[in-house]
Amino acid sequence: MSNRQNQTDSAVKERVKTEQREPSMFKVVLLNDDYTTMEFVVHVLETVFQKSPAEAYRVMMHVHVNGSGIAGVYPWEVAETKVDAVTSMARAAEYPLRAAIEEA
Ligand code: TYC
Repeated sequence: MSNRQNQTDSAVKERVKTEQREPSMFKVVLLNDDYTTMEFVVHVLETVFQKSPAEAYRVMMHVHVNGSGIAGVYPWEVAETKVDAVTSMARAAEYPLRAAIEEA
């Protein structure tokens, strides 16, 4: 294959790869603390993360026992909005509940 042909092939391949790349996803992780009530965390999981009552309870208990746990996986801007929602609900209720973003 000529050098010129080779360059053309790579240029095309690179462009196709970029177009087909999946959008990166980010985990929103809830962190345990000693003061936020279990009931409040379940409420946050139901309202911010659209969990069923049973799933919200399961995730909350996972965080309580293990120190942290995944509330959901989202594109960057959605993940940021969820963390902001958790932070402002926690602040309003005067709980130290925190959420963090990790690359999925
Ligand atoms: N550890 C808290 C308690 O015993 C409950 C809790 C669970 C707090 C999950 C935060 O992300 C959390 N009241």
